[in-house]
Amino acid sequence: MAAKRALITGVTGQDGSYMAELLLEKGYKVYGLQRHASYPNTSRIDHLLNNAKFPNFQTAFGDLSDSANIAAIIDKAEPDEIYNLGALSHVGVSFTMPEYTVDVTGLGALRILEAIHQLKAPTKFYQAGSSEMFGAVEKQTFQNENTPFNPQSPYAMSKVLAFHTTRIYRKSYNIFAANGILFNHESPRRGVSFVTRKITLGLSRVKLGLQDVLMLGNLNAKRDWGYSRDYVEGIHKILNYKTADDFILATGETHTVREFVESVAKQLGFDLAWKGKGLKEKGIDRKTGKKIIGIDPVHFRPAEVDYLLGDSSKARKLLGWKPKVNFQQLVEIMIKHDYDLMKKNLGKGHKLVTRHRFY
Ligand code: NAP
Ligand code: F7E
Repeated sequence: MAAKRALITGVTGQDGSYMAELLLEKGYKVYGLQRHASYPNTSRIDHLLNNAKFPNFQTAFGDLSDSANIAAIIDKAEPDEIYNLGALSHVGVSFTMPEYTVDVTGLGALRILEAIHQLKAPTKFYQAGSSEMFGAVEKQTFQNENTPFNPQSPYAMSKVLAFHTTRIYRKSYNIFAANGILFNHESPRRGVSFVTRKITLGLSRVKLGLQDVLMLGNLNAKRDWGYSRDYVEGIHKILNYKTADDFILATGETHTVREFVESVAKQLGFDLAWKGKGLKEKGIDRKTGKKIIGIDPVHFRPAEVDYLLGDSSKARKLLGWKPKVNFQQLVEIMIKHDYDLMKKNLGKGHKLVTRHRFY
């Protein structure tokens, strides 16, 4: 039997790189849509690119904002499955580039679906939906596939647009188009400006004396944090279910950003104590008396999502999916990786600018 073919948008991102590995392991021929950058943006897939061990992996330059380019790539790659993981995915940044976010994160899905429709391509389509679509939830309880959307950012409203586009193309043209609604998932490949990775990298640097203080924003937001590798397995199951449907993937546990900081600090051997309130709040290491965490309003968002907690019982029942890595294990995986990574930087004059807009 001929190998299955998959096209992944966002292949250079966290999930895209794990998705490519998973599909290659399963014997797929994998095509990745790669944005052109003047300096390579391929650090997460360099081990797959131009590697004789992975003859079934290749990328093509493209962009979700370019309809003709997308149609040409689909026409040439003839994928059995398309995973639309490409997006401007940073909620905070989406407020500074709202139009671009709607264009890429929102209309990108429409461009792919319209190309599938026009080409009559026999391909399945996965849309990377987000728990951010639930936004400001009415009750602080579990969100499931029936919970109404109440987006709070240009990113979230773009994902809602893509979610409904996917449903409309499924219903109108009988395209196998499925939505995942994924709650936060992290890994050592997480972008460095997302809060978990910022904390694991930042506190590792503080521990090693490469940086004095880690500046953060809202410590009280609650998120349902899982492990990216577990989630790409769920994405594959969604697209290989007997019918196209919409599924939540989540751990079913929620924690504050503060709890994430506390867990990382403990792993690193700090004795963390919180002092003060609001903008004056700080985290002190009791062992040294030094301030290691501060608050900088530059990291606050114009509108915040306070509480997310996912009910993934539909995926657990119908797909047989469940996450393997829990909150504590996730912190351990990330801190082990990032502490070792920062240790390698010791003595290389590697200093971090702590007041940078997103770091
Ligand atoms: P990520 O690490 O930020 O990766 C985003 C990818 O999209 C990168 O490969 C990026 O390319 C690419 N991209 C950005 N703009 C593009 C454009 N104009 N055209 C083509 N590609 C473009 O995100 P992730 O964490 O892997 O998430 C994957 C998907 O799941 C995203 O759609 C995200 O919104 C969604 N999602 C993520 C989570 C989560 O917690 N991680 C939860 C729910 C949904 P460059 O490398 O060139 O920047
Ligand atoms: O923020 C708070 C921030 O940027 C988490 C994306 O993958 O998951 C992600 O979106 C929380 C927010 O992720 C800082 O205000 C405090 O409440 O890590 P984040 P996110 O906004 O939840 C969803 C599911 C997606 O779909 C998105 O693509 O942490 N926070 N201090 C901070 N956040 C950041 N980034 N930086 C801080 O200094």
